[in-house]
Amino acid sequence: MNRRVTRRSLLARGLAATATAALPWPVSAQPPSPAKLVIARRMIEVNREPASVFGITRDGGKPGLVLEPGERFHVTLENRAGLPSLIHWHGQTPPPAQDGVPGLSQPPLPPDQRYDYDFAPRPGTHWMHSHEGLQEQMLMAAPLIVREDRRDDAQEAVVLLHDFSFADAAELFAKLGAGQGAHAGHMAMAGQDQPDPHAAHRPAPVAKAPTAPSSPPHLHDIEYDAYLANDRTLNDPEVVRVERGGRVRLRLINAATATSFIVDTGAITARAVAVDGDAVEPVEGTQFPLAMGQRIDLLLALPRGEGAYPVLMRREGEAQRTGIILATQKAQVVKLAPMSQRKAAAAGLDLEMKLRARDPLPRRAADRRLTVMLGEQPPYIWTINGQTHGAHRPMTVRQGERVQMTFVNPTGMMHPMHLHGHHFQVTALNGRAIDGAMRDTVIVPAQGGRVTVAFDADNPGEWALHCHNLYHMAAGMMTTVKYEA
Ligand SMILES: [Cu+2]
Repeated sequence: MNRRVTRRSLLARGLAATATAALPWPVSAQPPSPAKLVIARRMIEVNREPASVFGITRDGGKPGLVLEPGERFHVTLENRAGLPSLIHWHGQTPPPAQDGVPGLSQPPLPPDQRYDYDFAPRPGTHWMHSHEGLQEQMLMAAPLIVREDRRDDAQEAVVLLHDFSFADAAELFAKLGAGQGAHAGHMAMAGQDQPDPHAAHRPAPVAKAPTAPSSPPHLHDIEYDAYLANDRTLNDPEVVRVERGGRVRLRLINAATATSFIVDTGAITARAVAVDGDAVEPVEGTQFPLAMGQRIDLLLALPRGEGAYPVLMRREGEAQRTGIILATQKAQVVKLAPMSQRKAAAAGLDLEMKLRARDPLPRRAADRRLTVMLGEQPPYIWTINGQTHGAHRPMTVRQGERVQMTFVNPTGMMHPMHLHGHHFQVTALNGRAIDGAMRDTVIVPAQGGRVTVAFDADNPGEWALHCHNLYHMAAGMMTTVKYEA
């Protein structure tokens, strides 16, 4: 208890110095008490079998947090999970000490202890997840919705996606390393052009050129037991009751650790209006790729009559799927198989190419250009600029700079790359310049994919930059971006 008081008072003092001017409540009034989030074990049922997983719930037991426009992210996080943990507020851009990355932000939160957080949140569809070990695989993830400051008569439905295994995450990870045949036996990609890592200015020299062989192109390393939408499979899906002719805003969050999905709205044409919480010029379609860590907001206008409208999330390149059913009050809900007749497409850059930020970065030349070379080595080592996390040298930026960052991926797998503490604008895809979406996580395709983003260095600290495939990250694919003093 003493420890808790100490932490709280320390945090309160630190905040008082920085945040007084931005307090959202009148000075004379008491500040509103913090929302409470609890991380704990819980039981769910997956295909009629019990499974012990984690959860992050607010008062009343609902997963995650929903904030109204103007509300601060003022949260007490309580650890009842029985093991140390730390929660990252994915999509938020808090001061670095509140970012929830062990080793960078704070020590892991011990069992039965609390941390307090208080910052002005970024609007949009975001999420929260453990950044400690492999806990994310055990569903230690939840939505973090900050409602946008504008009128929208659409009914809201939040859907958190996951890939689920009855096996322990450590076991899944060990298998990847032990299953060396998948990676060790294949040949080097002879004759493949390796992009020059020195092509762009970079302050930290590359320790090792990416000469290691890359695996043949493949989409998956892990076969899961189920794919979940709000903890449920298509054998027992969530049915969201909707109005006839109503409008629905779907807030879709890919919290899976190693699975990209293709969102499929079927007969209903949807309008993508935001990605990673950032508004985009609307793009119409029925298929939308969603990589690990990414979010997409879809607006659906439903037909006037009674009806049931499945929204399916199909595992990329495969037949497995999960989903929810939008259904009017009297509609018959027909059961859908968790396997479809045909395989989904791979998650690529086709949507990204069409996306345009509604609020792009102001036009400005880059002050600094960084290359982020993704790499792999057998048996299961994933690198950034030739190094694994821990052996990495931080990439440096200076406050006030416009930073251009180019991800280059000669490996055999796609990597959804996530920068903490900032949102960036996508400015080029495979060499083609675009005035693309603002985001925090972007797909970098396998086998030569090049994606360039730009961001303003406006949040001093040292920030994680990593692949959002949990196993790639655990196998080394993480570095940091550090502000020079
Ligand atoms: Cu990766």
